Amino acid sequence: MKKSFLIKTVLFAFLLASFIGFSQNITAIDTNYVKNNYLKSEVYIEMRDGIKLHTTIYSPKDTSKKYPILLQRTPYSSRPYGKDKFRSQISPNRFLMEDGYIVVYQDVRGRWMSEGVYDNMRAYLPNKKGKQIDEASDTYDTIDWLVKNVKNNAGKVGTWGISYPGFYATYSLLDAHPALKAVSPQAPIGDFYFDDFHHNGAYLLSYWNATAVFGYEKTLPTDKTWYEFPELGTQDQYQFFLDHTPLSKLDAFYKEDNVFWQQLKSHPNYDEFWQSRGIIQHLKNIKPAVMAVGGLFDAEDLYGPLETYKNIEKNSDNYNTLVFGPWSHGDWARTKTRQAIGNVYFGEDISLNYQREVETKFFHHFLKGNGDINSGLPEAYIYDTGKNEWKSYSTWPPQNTSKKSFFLQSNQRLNALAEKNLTSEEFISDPKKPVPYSEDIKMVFTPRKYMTDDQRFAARRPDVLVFESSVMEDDVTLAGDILAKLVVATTGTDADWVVKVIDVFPANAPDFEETQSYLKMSNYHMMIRSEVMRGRFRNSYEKPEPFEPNKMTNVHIKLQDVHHTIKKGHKLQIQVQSSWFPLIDLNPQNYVPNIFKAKETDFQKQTHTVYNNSSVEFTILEDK
Ligand code: PG9
Repeated sequence: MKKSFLIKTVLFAFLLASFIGFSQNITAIDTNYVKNNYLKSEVYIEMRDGIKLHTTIYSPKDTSKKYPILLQRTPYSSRPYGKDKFRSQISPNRFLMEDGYIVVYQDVRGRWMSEGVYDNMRAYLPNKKGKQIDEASDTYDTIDWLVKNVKNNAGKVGTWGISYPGFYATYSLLDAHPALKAVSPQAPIGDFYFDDFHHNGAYLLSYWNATAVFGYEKTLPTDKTWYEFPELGTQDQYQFFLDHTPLSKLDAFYKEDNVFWQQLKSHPNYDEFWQSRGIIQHLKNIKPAVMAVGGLFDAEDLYGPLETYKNIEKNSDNYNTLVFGPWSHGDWARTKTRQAIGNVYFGEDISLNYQREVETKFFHHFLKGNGDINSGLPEAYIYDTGKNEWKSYSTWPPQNTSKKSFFLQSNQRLNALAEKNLTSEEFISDPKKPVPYSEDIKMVFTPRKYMTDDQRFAARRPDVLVFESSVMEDDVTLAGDILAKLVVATTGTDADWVVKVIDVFPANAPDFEETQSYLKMSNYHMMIRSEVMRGRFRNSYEKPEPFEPNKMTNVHIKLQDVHHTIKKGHKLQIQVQSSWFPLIDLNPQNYVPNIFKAKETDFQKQTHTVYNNSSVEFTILEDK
């Protein structure tokens, strides 16, 4: 929605100014605040097909006024269960909790204390009839019951959620209940083929543990976790997964009753199973106000928030805004004062400022305020992770940008001009010694810090190609997506292609409190964006194709939006490699119909070639 940017910017500047005095007087959260100020009730709300969903309702004790409802639907449990057990905090943040709302948490169908059968990323049914259900109808039926039955409610509802709960918040926009006025999908899953479990067809092996969370089908309401993470007997993630390649060796841990693990193995391509579960395709004619939130270094859900915002912006005329900060997954909801990811520090109180002056104002404006869609937040409020400052834009990506390509030239140069003669660099890719995605040696549930880690450990490997610019003479701000246009060849018939975009710091870069003791920030090679393309999907995610050995082939890889200034004195570097282990599973480099079913003998060492007419196209902010 194109709104009067000036009014919103002036208002927003005022909101931000009022924040100045805020950070000095923040007090620690009183863990009894909820118990002392809210009443708790637990109900089963019946859906149109008779299934009952466990719903926990926190209502302010002060019954002298009416309150809007804030609803979160979650697969991660609305616990604690029991009317005398209280959460230490409710609402998206403490300021909304203290401002007074009726706050509702619901176990989605088939999870925890709710009845029914769970379905990962349940497909939306556009024209439901009679008792047909999906998460849109469950949300509609829930909101309808709440506004008709909860005492002191003001008849307006907001939904919010981070990650999977963010997916359910997005879902609430479809066939939205008329009482639904404000929705904040935060790092929402958009599509499991591009968020979380896969990136461009490569399976995120680093997420393998997480299949335990969504795999088993419970049969009765339970307040116990029914998934048990398998005991792997080691903290060496790289060696464990190398020892369990091919992937069939992992069946020793997950049996047939882990439904999701079986589904992952049976659907290696972007088939109807995954396509039907993607929610982005349905984001049309949205009515409630939307504030999509994400982290520029979110390793789990980056596709989701960006595509949610962009598709609503393209297909709707509602109030629709985007907030992207220097965060990893869910950081914006935390209360730590120093915001850092791995070795890189971004600033003080960034999350608390966002909660107080952005998130709280959004819900207040549409649930307690006048709801005027021509006022409120800027269209896009995006942090520059190179300059360490927020920027407001009237559109995202910004209008005043242009595309600029850098070529991957011989002698490891990154240059704006293409070389006249065709040359190439080559490397041997050996599945027995894949390129690590991280130097850290420990089992992690879902990796985070690698998104800003130093990449010199990879640059020094013979199977990683490095292309580096000269020292920047002026600041260059990358503001939007990045497109890697690789021209490659391989002696094999399949290959993965990984592109990493790196900000090379100058020698005098200062250390931070968070900098790991074994390195210095001097000449730090900060990864600012990275992406993989499983080469078989280069032309289609539905119909994979082998490579013809030694044939020059185009492989294009879209890297998600960045907002990062490569400052004067820094350098821009691109790395290209063909494994990223065990972030993603190993490609046999020898075409097989389904890599989940590959045999040990399928995995072969191959030689890969990258030609110097390969380029990386950036979206550059123009000076204006
Ligand atoms: N999107 C995140 C996730 C999904 C599935 C498995 C593991 C993580 C999340 O909901 O946090």
